[in-house]
Amino acid sequence: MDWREFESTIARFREDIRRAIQDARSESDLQDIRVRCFGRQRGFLREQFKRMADLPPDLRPRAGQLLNELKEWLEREIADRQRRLQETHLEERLKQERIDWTLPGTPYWRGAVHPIQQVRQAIEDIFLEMGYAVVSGPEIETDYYNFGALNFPPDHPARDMWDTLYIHGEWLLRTHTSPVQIRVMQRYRPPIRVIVPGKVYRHDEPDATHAPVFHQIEGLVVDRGIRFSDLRGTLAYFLQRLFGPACKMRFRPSYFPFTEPSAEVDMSCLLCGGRGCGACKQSGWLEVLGAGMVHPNVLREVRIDPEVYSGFAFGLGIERLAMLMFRIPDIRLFLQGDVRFLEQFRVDTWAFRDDVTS
Ligand code: FA5
Repeated sequence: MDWREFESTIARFREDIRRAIQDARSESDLQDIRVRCFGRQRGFLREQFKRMADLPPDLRPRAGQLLNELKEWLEREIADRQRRLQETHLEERLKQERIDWTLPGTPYWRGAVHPIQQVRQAIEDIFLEMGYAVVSGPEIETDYYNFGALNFPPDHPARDMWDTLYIHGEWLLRTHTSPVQIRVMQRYRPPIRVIVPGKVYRHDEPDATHAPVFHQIEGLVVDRGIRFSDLRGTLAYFLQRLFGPACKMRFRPSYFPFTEPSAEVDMSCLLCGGRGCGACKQSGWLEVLGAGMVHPNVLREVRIDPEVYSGFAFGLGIERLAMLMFRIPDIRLFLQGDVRFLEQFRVDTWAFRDDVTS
């Protein structure tokens, strides 16, 4: 074999394989090409290295160099093609599997909000807008927080206003959210503006308007110069926001040991517009909450100087407001968990799968 034949074999092969590499469409095409070039049995390079022996000895180094260059070129070309194939493959996959991030996910029903929670949220929203903070306190309380610190002397008949469920010793189920007034004032200094939603417990015989477990929202404002008119204005605004501008309000004198003066607050009956009906016992008015100016003894108990600061407080029953709002005739319906009842006030909540995992 002479040099020209050797060289032209290589040139032909190079041209052939160049086209084959260009035409390769898959990894398996490339694998075939690799076998054709580098195969141990009948690979082109191996055969040419063997054929070098037929060349005159002085040409063998040139032939070796030519074959090595070919080997390097082949490796480069194949690797290039492989990279390009991978890129187009990825592009195609991306095109096919493109995710439209703007599409909404598949929502699932997470349940509906209980009417009590709906009203609670509506009330919280109104007070949050007015700059109040929402806080909470324990449902199992001590006699001190539920009564003593709220200016109930021991054995005072005022305790009989609340039919308390005692656990043992000092411990009881709180009868109102007012103990949280004390906890807040022990922890924070004025100015204080909080509302306290939560469950309370009373040893009450259940009837249409009384439940042994119900929800209250306490309100407490303590600052310099807080007056009774601030209480009136706040409650009038609150009730009108909740029930509409036609809602009227009236104060009746009352007694709570922890407020002085104290009042029961009535609102005009929503059912009859104040003319008198069965729901308001023909009076045109419905009692919705208790309120008053924070008693100086209560302020002293938490080391707030009543000469400098004053405050107002109120406590409302969420069930009673929900009954008015949704025209529910019997408070016991809230406690029965009857889906047919709850369905009527259904406000669905939805979530997306991601919410569960995150
Ligand atoms: C209190 O509980 C006082 N802590 C309220 C208060 C707070 C006065 C701050 C002054 C300052 P009363 O026992 O009246 O007060 O209850 C307040 C409201 O809870 C009532 O107006 C009523 O709406 C509701 N409520 C009372 N008892 C029940 C009951 N058994 N079932 C459902 N709601 C009730």
